[in-house]
Amino acid sequence: MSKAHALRELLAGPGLVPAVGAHDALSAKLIEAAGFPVVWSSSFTVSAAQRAMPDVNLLTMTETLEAARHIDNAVRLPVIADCDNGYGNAVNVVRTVEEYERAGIAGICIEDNLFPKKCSLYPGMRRELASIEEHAGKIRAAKKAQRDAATVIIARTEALIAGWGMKEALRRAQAYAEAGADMILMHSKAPTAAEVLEFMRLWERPTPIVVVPTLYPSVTFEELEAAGVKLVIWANQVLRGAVKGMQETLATLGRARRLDALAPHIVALEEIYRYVGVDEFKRIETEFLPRGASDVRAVIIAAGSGKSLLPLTEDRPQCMLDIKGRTVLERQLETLRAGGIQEIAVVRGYRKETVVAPGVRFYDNDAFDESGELASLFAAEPELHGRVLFLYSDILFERAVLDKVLRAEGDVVIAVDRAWVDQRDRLLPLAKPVDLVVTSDPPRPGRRSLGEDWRDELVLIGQRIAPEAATGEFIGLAALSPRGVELARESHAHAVAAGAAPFHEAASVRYAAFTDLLQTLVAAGHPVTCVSTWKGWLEIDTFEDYQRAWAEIRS
Ligand code: SPV
Ligand code: MG
Repeated sequence: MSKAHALRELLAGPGLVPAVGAHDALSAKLIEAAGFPVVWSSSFTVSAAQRAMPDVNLLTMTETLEAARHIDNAVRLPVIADCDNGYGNAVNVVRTVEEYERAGIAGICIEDNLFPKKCSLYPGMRRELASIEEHAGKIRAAKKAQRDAATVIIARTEALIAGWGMKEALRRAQAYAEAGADMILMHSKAPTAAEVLEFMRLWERPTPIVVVPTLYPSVTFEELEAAGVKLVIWANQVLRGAVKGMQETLATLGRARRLDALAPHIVALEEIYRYVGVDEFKRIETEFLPRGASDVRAVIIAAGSGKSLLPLTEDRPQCMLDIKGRTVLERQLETLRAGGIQEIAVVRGYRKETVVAPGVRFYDNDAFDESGELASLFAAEPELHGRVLFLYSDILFERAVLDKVLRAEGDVVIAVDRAWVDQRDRLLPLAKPVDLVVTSDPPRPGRRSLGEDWRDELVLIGQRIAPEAATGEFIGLAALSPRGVELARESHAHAVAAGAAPFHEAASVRYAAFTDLLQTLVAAGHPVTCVSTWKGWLEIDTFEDYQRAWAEIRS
């Protein structure tokens, strides 16, 4: 059902119908929320609120149309638009009706003020009205122009406002009704309702009457209803209430100069969120936007003592080593935040008092000397829900590697450096333990691939794999989906319950590395997706690594 139909149905029912004036989309929403059935898009309040201008036809037809459109879009209620004098003659009225109807406006009001009109309320003004013939012609034009037969055309006369007397008011009302108006708006500036009530006594036609009691505010709803008025427009009180609220707020702010003093004068932020539909926005974002990183929490494992870097790590762990003015941790945080990750936790242990960084949560594994990475990860147990990014504290990586890991499908996704295969011969025999991997479908030498949707899964991971068999190196960066986190929790809990039993390469789960968890998941039949990178990362595990970092990092 069109809004015009809804308005007609409402007007066809018994009794007086109230319409409340809105000055913008938000005020229209408030009117709807308060339970009123019709919105009046007022030229007075739109001019005042949106342009701080007098209501004298300074706003063009398209400007008032735009305001009415915003008001209409914000509510399910039917909107009656105040179209002043139709912005010209009958030709302008035709376009006005076409445009307002197209915007979904249910009712259109056209008054017999000459262009440029002056607001009916302003005192001490010389007023000029269109001739009866001219305005009746506009009403005929409006009725002919409407496409939806339900659109309500209201003809408004300013005869009483202009001081032309009751007789003229009646003559005009009759002429406009004869021209086909669906309703007549009889405006009055008398200080009481007497004038309008007298008109109602004299009005014998079936065409229903609309009033705007701004200047005779003591009239009651019941009095108007008893007099047979069909529609009452409370045109500008919402704006005036808002202005009073703004003045009080500003006065309090000027006096107190602190925001909490405003509490009695302002609504909670949540109320604004509700009116503008923030929940709906969130729902759409979740449903349709590519999955970003804003729901990911990163857990950096920085508890270890970094013995391989002594004496550099005598007074601090690896992550607090400086590289050209910034610590490894600061550089990691910068990359994570650039990748959209806000929630970051760091697990400290060795020299924990030196591990500082703004905006992160800290957890401690004080038994860092007698436990492994997995124990550190579970020291940050409160973080282990939703999507989790796991990372070693001694690696630096390009944002592109992070993005790739976060984009990949899978409950457990790890970044694997394929360049390791090419470097292997130069590195043998291995001077330090390396997290080697064997994967199901590694990239073949000499074969080109875009790689994005190629699925390669983890077969083996650990430090005891024969280097010749390895197809890459785990760089220490892994993403777990909510289900992946659950799987990790279950596997860990199971191993903890088993106590001293070996946990893959570790003597027991207490000493286990993250790679032991990965292998345990694979062994239990849970796929671990391997995302390929060719370099694009550094680790700072030995003095040579540290020197290389200084050489390779430019700033
Ligand atoms: C309006 O609200 O713009 C009206 C009613 O037209 S009045 O201001 O009384 O003219
Ligand atoms: Mg107006």
